[in-house]
Parts: sequence; structure tokens; C-alpha cells
Amino acid sequence: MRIADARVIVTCPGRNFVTLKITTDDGLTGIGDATLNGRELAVASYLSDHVVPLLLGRDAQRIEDTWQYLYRGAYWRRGPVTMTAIAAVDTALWDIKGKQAGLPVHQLLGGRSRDAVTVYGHANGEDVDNVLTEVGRYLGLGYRAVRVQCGIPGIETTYGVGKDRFFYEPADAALPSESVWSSERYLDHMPTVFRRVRDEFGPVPKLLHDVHHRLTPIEAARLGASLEPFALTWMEDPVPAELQEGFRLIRRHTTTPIAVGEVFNTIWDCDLLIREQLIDYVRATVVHAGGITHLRRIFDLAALHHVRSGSHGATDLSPVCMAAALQLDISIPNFGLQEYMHHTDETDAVFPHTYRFEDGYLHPGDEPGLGVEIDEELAAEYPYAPAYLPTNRLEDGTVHSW
Ligand code: KDG
Ligand code: MG
Repeated sequence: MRIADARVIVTCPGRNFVTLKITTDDGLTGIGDATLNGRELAVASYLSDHVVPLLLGRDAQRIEDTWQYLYRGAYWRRGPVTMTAIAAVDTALWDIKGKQAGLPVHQLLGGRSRDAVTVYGHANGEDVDNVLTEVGRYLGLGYRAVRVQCGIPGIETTYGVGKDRFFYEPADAALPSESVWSSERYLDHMPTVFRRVRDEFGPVPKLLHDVHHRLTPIEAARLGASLEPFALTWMEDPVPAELQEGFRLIRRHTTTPIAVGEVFNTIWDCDLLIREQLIDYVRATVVHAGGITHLRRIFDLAALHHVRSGSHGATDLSPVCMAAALQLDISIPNFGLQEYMHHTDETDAVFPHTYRFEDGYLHPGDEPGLGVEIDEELAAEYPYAPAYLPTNRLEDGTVHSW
């Protein structure tokens, strides 16, 4: 079974998505997400200019060999653009293999290890009262796990606190907008937020919080320690994670569990974090970490060291990525949690899928392949629109992490 055609489809049904569609000489098709928020066209070009010509005529059944060929064969290894492009090819080939076998991809990965995938949603509010309303709403919808983000007194806008209550879209401007950050104000405020959430909703709901890489290790240690009474399921991205050793310092000072990895693109970004048990959840994703083939390798290493999965699932990861993530989530032994933010109706219409939310869980469905398709005619109605994530500065004007 040879690859007869491979095409990149860029569409913007409310936000930009890049999708690779591979067709085989016997008419099977597979799709893979290739969306890299704010850098979409770099991956689109990497695929169409440098990868598609290598795919034509290749055996579509050789997933591992194709992965190695694109990773090692390029000479230039790793990096978000390269690994997102490889992920798209890998995901599309797993989709094809499932369709060829007449099985959902999770059956090819060893079958179900659980009945359904526990997901968490995002409760955002400009102040604590709004946060309480939103947490209550998510629990009312059946969610068992909720990420809690709150505006900070004295800070005008805070990345991660969405303006829309349900459809969170941080890439909001044709050129990056800027906001101002103060770790002092933030560290002072967060314990109050979580105290009020626990007072209102009790000890059972799983509560999470995303720091968005904004602290130093010792500040993150202080935050983790101050939140211990509220038993968070995780504190996410406490510091920029290029320095894996930096997590040793956080770990020495707090028992608040740590999740990290949404910007990781290979196993080398987290091997020390995992081997030294410096984290509890690894948040790497199918689309940015080399596809199902490579992410499974990361999760297998994690399983050896008591680290569980907690994959990124924001709306800039398309329904194609979500469908692929669920195939892994349902099959691996060390699944932890899956992030799930609803896509808009326009996005869902462009990417019809079989996965469904019920009672706090996502169910991947049993369609052969990934269980997601792209409506190309509809996709063509939504042309690419430049959109960037905001940047952050300290009060004195220094560029800061988000
Ligand atoms: O593209 C970046 C967003 O997906 C990211 O900022 C969202 O941090 C995020 C999360 O945890 O969903
Ligand atoms: Mg995050």
C-alpha cells in the first residue's frame, strides 16, 4: 500500500488549524493535526516543501520506519516545527492503519485499559466570585476535574484567564498583544482563591492550576507549599522547563504535584524530569511531540517512574489531535488526566468526529482509525488569519514568560 497523495490543508473556522491528509493508492485516507499556535505556516511549509515529496510512493504501512526516516534522515533533529510535522505524518499513518485493519487505533495499541478518559475543563474568572460561579458550572456539567485560573488584583489582564467563559482562545491578535505581570501580586493572591474554592466545593473535586511558566524555582516552591492545604491535583508549568534540573529545587520544598510538558517535543525534553521523578504528570501531546509513535515512547518511560500522562488539550490542538490523544489515553496503563476544552461549533463542523463527552469523561468511539475526518469543502470557506499569543512584561518593562 503506497502513499499516492499527501496534502496540507490550512483552515480557520474561528482559529487556525493545519491538517495533513494522506491518501494511499488503494483509496484509504488518513489525517494528522499539524497545528503550531502562532507559527502555523512554518509547519505547513515544512510539510509541503520538505516532507510531502519524500512521502510519495512510500509504503504507508511502515509507520515506525517513516518516523525514523523523517527524524534521523533530516539531519536536523527535534524542535517544535520539525516534530509537529513528523507528528502529522505519523498520526495520519496510524489513522490509515486503523482503517485498513477495520479497528480503532486503540485496539492496535493493545486495547482499552479503562472504560473512559477523565478530562478536566477550565474555570476562569476575573475575580474569585466569578471563579466560584465557573467551577460550579463545570461541576454541574459533570466534570470531575477543573483547572482554576483567576485574575490578580492590580494586574489588568492575565494570560490563561479567558475572556469568553466557555471558548478559550488566547491567540487574539494579528500582532502579539502585551500584558504586564507581577509574581508578588500573584503569589499573594492564589492561596485565597483556592481556599474559597475548597470552602465552597469541598475536598472531592480534582483542582488544577496552570502557572504558565511564570515563576522562578524558589517562587514555584513557595506557591506549591502555600497551596498544599488545598490538595491540588497538579500545579502546571511552574517554571520555564528548559532547565530540567531546576525542578529539583521545587521538589525539595513542596508536595504539591507537578505537571509539565505542553511545549515539549521529544523524550529528551523530559527524560531527566521523569527518571528523577521530579514531576507527577507529563503533558506532552500527539501533535507537538512527534505523533502517537513518539508520545507512546514518552509515556512508556514515564510509566517506569510513577509519572502519569496529562496531555495538553487546549483549543489550538485540533479535533484530529484530540481524537488521536484519546486513542492513547484509553490504552496506556499510566493515564492520568486529559485536558479538554470544547471547540466551537464551526470547528466541530469542519472536523466531524465520533468522540463524545459524557459525565466528566470523553469516549473515543469505535470507528476504524482515529474516528475523525475533515470536511474539505467547509474548510475551504475559512481562510488562514494571522493570530498570535500575547507576550508578557514585568512592571519595569522586562520581557517575561507569558
Ligand atoms: O498555544 C498555547 C495554549 O495552548 C496554551 O497556553 C494553553 O497552557 C495552556 C493549557 O494548559 O491549556
Ligand atoms: Mg498550560
